[in-house]
Amino acid sequence: MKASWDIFCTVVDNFGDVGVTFRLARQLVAEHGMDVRLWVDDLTAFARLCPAADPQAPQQWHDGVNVCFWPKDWRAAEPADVVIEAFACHLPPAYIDAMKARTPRPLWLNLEYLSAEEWVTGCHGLPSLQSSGIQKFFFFPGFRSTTGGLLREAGLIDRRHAFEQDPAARQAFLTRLGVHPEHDATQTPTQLISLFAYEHAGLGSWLDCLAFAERKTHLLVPEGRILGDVQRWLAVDELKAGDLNQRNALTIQVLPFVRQEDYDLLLWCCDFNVVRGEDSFVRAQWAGRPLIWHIYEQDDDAHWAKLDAFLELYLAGLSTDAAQALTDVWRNWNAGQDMAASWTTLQAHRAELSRHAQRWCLEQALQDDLTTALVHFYRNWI
Ligand code: TRH
Repeated sequence: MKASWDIFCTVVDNFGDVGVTFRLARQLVAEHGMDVRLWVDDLTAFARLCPAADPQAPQQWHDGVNVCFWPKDWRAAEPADVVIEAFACHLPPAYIDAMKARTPRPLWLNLEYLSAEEWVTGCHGLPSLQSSGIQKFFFFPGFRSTTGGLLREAGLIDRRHAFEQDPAARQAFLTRLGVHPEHDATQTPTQLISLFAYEHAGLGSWLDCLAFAERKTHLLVPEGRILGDVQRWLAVDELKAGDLNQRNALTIQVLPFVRQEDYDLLLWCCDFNVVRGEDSFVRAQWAGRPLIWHIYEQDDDAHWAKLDAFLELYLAGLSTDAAQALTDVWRNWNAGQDMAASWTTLQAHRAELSRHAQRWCLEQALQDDLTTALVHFYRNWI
């Protein structure tokens, strides 16, 4: 059943807020035939993910999504059947009034940030009566069947498998990015690692490990916050997309920030991915490769509980040693500490971690994806 949806997104910082909401909006259109307006208060962040976008346009269409600039001085708009405020952003008061006046009343949802913490399962789907007299429901993405699940487009895992079995497609993609890892048939193949992370005081110790390892590494670094640390370690003036620097066994290449679909391909090409925030973290899980999660730091240190809660779920099924090694690497990385000892220990478990990452991906893919869960929630509500 077709319905109209309004998704409101405030860009707090970085790309996760708009990255998640645009992904959700596209999927609602493509897979569920919904009419979707995505209201974004900062179109410059959006234009990085979707290079065809015009950051100045008050309204534009992308992949069937009506992307609208959300101005500070709100202009009246007729509310949709379903209204999503992403990550507890505040809807314009005039829009809430219009929701109240509408017949039938819209379904009002707050789409929360992703967390593996157990309390989420108790709060997922709960209503709360607002001062406006309308109920708002809390919708939690998550890794357990008692939550709203994760964003996953239909056929995503099959597309990845097909890509993995098509060396020409992989080669073509890397060539398009200008990536040519060193190839010597007599040696262990060069490993590809992608690095999308926040600033990290201990990054140099990790780069030292890669530079002095036996196996060669080609490190792919999309332009972003980590570049300053990479630059310091390389002792170069300024890094920009296209730059290539080699130090012993380590080649570091700076990539342009690519469109969302290409970022998936990048993750699928790599043997190991360092990701951050929320959306790249989920995409790396769908890539089925071992990963480091650089979690978004919160003022009250709430991110540590989130990190540990995810590890508790993710580590199930790993040997004790591999689980400990991964925990140490993730904790050291997130504390900005020296990585040498923990990264070196982790190398002995790489094969097990690779198998585990694939298993985890397939297990998670058994659940309904977040968009389907939202559509079901709406259908059950009306
Ligand atoms: O950009 P982020 O750090 O966003 C964060 C998180 O969402 C965090 O939870 C939130 O509180 C904070 O913002 C405000 O990381 P995230 O979530 O991984 O979003 C990055 C997006 O950028 C994701 O959609 C993938 C996309 N991306 C590209 O499209 N191309 C690229 O080249 C790269 C590196 C990323």
